[in-house]
Amino acid sequence: MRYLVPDDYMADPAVHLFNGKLYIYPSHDWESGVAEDDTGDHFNMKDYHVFSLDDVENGKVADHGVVLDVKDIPWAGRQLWDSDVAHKNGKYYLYFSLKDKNDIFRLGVAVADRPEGPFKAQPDPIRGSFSIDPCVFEDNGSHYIYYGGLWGGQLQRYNLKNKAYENGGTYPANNESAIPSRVAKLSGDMLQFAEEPRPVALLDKGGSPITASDNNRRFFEASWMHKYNGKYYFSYSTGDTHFLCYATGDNPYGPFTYQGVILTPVVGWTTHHCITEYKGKWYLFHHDSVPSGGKTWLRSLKVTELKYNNDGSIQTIEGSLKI
Ligand code: FUB
Repeated sequence: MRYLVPDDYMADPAVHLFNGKLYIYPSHDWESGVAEDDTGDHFNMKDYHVFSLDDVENGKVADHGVVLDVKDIPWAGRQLWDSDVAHKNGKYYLYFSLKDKNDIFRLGVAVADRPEGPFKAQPDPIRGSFSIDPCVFEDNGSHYIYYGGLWGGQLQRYNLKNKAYENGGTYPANNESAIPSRVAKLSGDMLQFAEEPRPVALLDKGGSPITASDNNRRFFEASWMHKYNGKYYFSYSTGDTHFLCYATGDNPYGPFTYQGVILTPVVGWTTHHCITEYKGKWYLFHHDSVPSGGKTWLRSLKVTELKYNNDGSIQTIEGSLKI
């Protein structure tokens, strides 16, 4: 395990291999002075940096500086949250979470010619987008975007047909299916949804939906998708119970069957990660708030090796909050 950017606060990593190097796309935490609340106003980020490295365990991490600033996004309100980057036909597409001028979270896209940016934002958010935490996954030439987050991430404001509730949102009853993350194929130009986003169904091993009161297993935020030995691994944070969990399926749309915990709780309220293979090893990139002394809005990037058992299950990693 090591901290990757000891001199600054970075969170919510997405890591990809581009041109033989690993590129890290994190959120950039800072001390903005906004008070902590249940809707996450204290996560008041205003720009993104990109980092690269070619040796995960010991190598130097290069900082490519600010690659997108909120002041250069035409539709911006506030709060640049989690992002991800995908590559297609020589262009790099940064997908990001940001509140618009009406304080509604939308997903935006910014484009660059190189993985280290700089990125130029599109004039408008993705049509029909809402909520937070985009993750883009390429499979057989198609790109899929997963997204969503509860509470301050506003996912509870939308019904399963992706329309905003008129009363401002609702949570299911305890025994009903939990609110799902969403997935949609991206358009050929990578700038829009190519289809109506679909719910990402999470089932228990008996085939029943994970219910809303099952806080140890239900989806909260931080979607990530990776493939291992032909299986699709959907991983996510359980939010108020602070686990990173995973579920597996046979295709990018799911359904996905809950398998277990990847990371037990860390210091700091949020937990958020990505899983990437590099030079024959698998790694969990994530964050915690140990270096800031537990300030949940000042998080630091970490990496640790992730191991599979012979049956494809992931070995649970112990987080920094040891109870
Ligand atoms: O960084 C702001 C938010 O905190 C992210 O979008 C969530 O996933 C959580 O990590």
